[in-house]
Amino acid sequence: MARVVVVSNRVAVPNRDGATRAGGLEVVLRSFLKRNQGVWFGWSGRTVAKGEEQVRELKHSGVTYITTDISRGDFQEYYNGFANRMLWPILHYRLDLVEFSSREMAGYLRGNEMFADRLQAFLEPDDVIWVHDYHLLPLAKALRERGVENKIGFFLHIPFPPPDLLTALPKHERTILSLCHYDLVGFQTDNDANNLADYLTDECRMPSRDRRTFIAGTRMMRIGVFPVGVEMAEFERLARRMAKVTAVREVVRSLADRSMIIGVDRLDYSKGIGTRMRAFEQFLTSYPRWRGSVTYLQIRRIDETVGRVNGHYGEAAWTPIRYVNRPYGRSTLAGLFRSSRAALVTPLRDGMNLVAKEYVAAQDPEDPGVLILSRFAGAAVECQAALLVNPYDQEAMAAAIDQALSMPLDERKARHSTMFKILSENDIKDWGTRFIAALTRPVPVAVPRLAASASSYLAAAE
Ligand code: GDG
Repeated sequence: MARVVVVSNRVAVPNRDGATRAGGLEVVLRSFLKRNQGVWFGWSGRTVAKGEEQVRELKHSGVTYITTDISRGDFQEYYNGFANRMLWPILHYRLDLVEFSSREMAGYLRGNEMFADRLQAFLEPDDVIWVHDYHLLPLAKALRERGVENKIGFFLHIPFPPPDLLTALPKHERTILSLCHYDLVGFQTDNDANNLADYLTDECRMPSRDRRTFIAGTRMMRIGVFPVGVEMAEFERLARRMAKVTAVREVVRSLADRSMIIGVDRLDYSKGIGTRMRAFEQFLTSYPRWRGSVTYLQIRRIDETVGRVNGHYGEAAWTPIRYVNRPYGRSTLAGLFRSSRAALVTPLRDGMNLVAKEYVAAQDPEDPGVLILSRFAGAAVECQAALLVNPYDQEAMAAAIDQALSMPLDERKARHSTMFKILSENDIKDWGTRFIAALTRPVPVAVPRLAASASSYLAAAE
């Protein structure tokens, strides 16, 4: 198999004791590179003065990590600016939060060109390049302009909205349409894939075969769906072991045997933590019989609602919501997942959401907890047996909490085993292999002449 060069903005470079930072993308890519000892290229995590950027290389457990610094100015525009103030909200359907600046868009394109320059310096002719996430949409275009003809694939970890939202992005063709320079563009769900197909067909008038294969100039670009998963059996074993360790048992003991509902999120508006807190408040109002017997543990989030709910309903011996604003180790999380009666995973919009899948993996099959999951998380496609909720509907969420806590054992077991089976069939072990196989599969086509409308559109994007 050819060498795979994985490219992402963040690179989980192991530090001296082999530890790495957490985050959905890092968890997934680390798992891929553990099996396919390639190269992982991206930003070093350092910003420096212009002209002082350094490239570093490190080998660890068969993986070569190559990282580059970014100048402070470029970082501000490429990362903080365009990627996070523009693309992140738009791709999460939040037009209300978008702050566009053409200067930042130029910085974003420049940031991608800088990455392309650095990357090209160590590429070999048969390397397969696999680019990740919204920071690097135009990277293939920048590489092609430098003469790179290697296979290049792209995977988007976050949602991809319909054309009406995409076209609210000023000069959207500069970024969105540049996806056509990849050989394969992968998404978490069919919904995301269909949205790109709609954009290319309806907005850009690009010819396609079956809305999954598009002709762009002399290139062909394919769209595929590759939902990320988790290592189900390993996570179950970890959770079984960890549920017994002191750190986890202490948390459970401190709740004085009350049922625990758990939420674990990165601090981000897309995760819907505010509406979830209000739904829990509504639950205590509408279902008073649970007062005093259930505690909601939210890891990693500060919110003023916490104070309001605790002030109103709390008693000397019972704090309804506990929030822990610090990261826990992955193993401790696994143990906490297994020790809780329900999980609240209610993002307003999420590419996939690994916490949902990890929660299912972590359960005791003989006495599983209940997953309450937003219908707007990519994970909902495979987790139809969860209690699916609309995260904008507080009353429905409050009812789902009540339903989860009252659910008979047989129903909990049935829902859990259905999900465990489906998620095990899409274990993360095979995810990368499937993507790379699809990317490198020979595609025998004669590329037809480009339709005039698409050709003029592409020209406008230059
Ligand atoms: C992006 C997309 C997509 C969380 N807190 C701690 C901790 N975590 C771990 C979880 C999980 C990961 O981080 C979070 O993954 P998510 O998928 O939930 O979310 P994002 O970071 O937003 O990831 C997402 C993902 O990419 C993969 O494609 O699913 O939709 O937004 O593994 O367990 N881990 C540790 N301590 C914590 O406090 N150790």
